[in-house]
Amino acid sequence: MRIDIITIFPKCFKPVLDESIVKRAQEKGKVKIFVHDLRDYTLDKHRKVDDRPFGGGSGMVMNAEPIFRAVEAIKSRGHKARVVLLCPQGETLTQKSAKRLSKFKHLILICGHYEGIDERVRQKLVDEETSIGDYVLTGGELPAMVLVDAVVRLVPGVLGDKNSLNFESFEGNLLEYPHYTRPANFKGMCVPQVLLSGDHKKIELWRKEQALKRTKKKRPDLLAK
Ligand code: 9D3
Repeated sequence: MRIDIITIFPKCFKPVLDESIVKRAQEKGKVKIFVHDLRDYTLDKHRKVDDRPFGGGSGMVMNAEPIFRAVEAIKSRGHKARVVLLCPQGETLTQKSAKRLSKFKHLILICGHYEGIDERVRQKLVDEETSIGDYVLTGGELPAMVLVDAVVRLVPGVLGDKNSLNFESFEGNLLEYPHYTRPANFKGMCVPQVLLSGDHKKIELWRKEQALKRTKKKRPDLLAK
């Protein structure tokens, strides 16, 4: 998989992409991620990427031209990329949509900013719009990182098999059961006896019960689904 990210803050992606699973996925050659500075695709000497809105009003609007030039430059090297605009009015990212996105060979992510983006970008360039939830951020950069993290771990071969397939069917329906590690007694708080019993059937049953109980209490909406 290849992911191209178009942003006015290219530097802030480095520390995120160069850590942990996303880093390992790149080293293993499972995914290639390129970050593009939108200003590199401007034509004026001030490298302007936004302007005042037609019709008046406060705030600035991102120009169509640099974004078109960036997407066209990226597309010209390959073909059939899925173009995703990170913006508040998109559909909320879910495990299901992350899974769907992980099946594309090539994603181009555009990070929105300011009051908005020239509508002609949506009209002509964007295949889908994604938000990460109903709260106001200052731009699409953090959402793009969230999307990359959620999608990359689903690309085949990125996670160990143990971590992935068995548990994915679980994911999204039930919360996790309680976890414990050594010591068995920490400040007088003891690990449930069943986990020390060595009876794997009983342990599995206990974990399922606990997961169900927790989900009922904390996220009844998940059970309703
Ligand atoms: C103050 C401007 N707002 C008027 C209703 C609209 C607005 C535009 C741009 C609000 C936030 C932003 C910047 N946010 C994003 O680009 C963004 C975002 C978000 O804010 N929340 C959740 N997901 C996303 S994806 C992109």
